[in-house]
Amino acid sequence: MEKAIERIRDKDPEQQEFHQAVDEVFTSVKPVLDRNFEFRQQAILERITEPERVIMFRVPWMDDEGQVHVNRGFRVEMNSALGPYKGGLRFHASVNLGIIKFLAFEQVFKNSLTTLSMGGGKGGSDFDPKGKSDNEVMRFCQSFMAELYRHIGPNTDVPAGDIGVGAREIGYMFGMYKKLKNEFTGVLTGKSLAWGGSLIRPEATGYGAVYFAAEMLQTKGETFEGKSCLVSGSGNVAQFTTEKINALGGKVTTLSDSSGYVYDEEGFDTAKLNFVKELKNIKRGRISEYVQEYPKAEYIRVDPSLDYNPLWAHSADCAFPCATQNEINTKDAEHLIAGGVGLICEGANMPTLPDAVDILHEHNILFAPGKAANAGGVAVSGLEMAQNSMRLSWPRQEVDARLKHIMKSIHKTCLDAGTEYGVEGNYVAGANIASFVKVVNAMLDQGLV
Ligand code: NDP
Ligand code: 2IT
Repeated sequence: MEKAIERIRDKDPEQQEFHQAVDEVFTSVKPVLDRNFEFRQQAILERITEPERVIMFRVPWMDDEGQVHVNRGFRVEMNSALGPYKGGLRFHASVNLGIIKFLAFEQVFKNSLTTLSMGGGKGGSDFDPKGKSDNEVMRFCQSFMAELYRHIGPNTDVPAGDIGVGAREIGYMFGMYKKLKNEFTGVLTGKSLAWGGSLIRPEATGYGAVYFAAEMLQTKGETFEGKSCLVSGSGNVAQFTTEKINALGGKVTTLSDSSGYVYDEEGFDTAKLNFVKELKNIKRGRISEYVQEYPKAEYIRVDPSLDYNPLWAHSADCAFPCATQNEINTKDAEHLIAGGVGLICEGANMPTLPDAVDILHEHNILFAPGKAANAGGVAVSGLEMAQNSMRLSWPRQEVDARLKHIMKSIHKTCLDAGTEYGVEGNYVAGANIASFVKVVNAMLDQGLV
């Protein structure tokens, strides 16, 4: 195992996020490797960390002034043992190959946990959608798809949204794919309802994370009723996490973006949340604008040179990091513990640094890793694919009931695997072990390909 990790680091020394994700999975699955010596001869660790295919391409586009720009596009097709590659597209200035590889690697295991037939992949671009006009975003999406279309398909690779990619971007990309292929198929998920989308897909990641957290609380005989929660981010996942916490009787006191956060002691009730949705999704504004509408709340700009985020220092019962990777470090973990937080549930992908996870485990904090807790999004993407194949759509209640059932089953799978391998109550180890075993067995069944 150490040798495999060393080789990965030597090969691509700059891909730190990928190394971090691999380290975590490998550490968890050590007891599985000890029980299965044939994995070594089969070079399972080497095979599972080497993408089946990496696609990188130029994305040229023209801004509204006629200036041409060039961005880099990525699609990492990581593993197809369990089904067609499946996973989102991220448009953010920070995107690089290492970040897309970490996300694709996580996606393989997350998708395995959903119980549906999906392999893992991820893509995106270092294009920054902030401050761009609708027409500029459309031209970028069209140029991106003008290359990506030849690599994807409803039975090959089915992208969706992630940071910076929502309904608007999916629409523009779907339009270009349809034009180039002359085919109306479910090649993307997160589509609008009128043309093949699924009810509950926009809500699914946030709702699913809260369903998962509710299952964790239930193991302690608790519910969300009266619980206060810290949420980071203010995008898709943060919004619907907040909505479901409210519905279950809890209260959310923080929302953030990359510049700072809002603290609203009274909580983001339905009216306030609707304001945030309009601000972020339609006006594409900043979370700081919230306090102009609700002056009783406080906006705190976060100085990027600080070595902690004051958001996590507020007292609360639960915390849901829903912005991006590596947003909770050891200092933040200590602040969370000091503030009375007893449950942390990752809505984002890998938002907690490994040392911080260790501290939380040492203090017996309930901790849900993203690959289990935020799997509701891709699970409902899988249900969108199923509905597209049938050319039917299920009602809202049916999709929501299936989502709830899937989250419950992921929760049970994590706990059972933890118990089987002597790490009871450790959801990180449970999620990694259960998903790894399923993917590896499928790879072995299918031979050396
Ligand atoms: P959105 O683009 O809708 O929102 C992202 C939010 O996170 C924004 O508030 C954004 O603030 C903030 N953010 C992004 N980058 C940074 C950064 N570097 N530092 C601080 N804040 C940042 O994305 P989603 O809500 O869809 O995604 C959030 C997280 O959830 C990601 O980790 C994603 O991978 C994960 N996820 C998403 C799923 C989905 O279905 N959408 C499914 C499973 C996981 P700003 O406006 O300033 O950039
Ligand atoms: O990280 C994720 O699981 C997503 N961004 C959703 C992927 C999907 O295919 O719905």
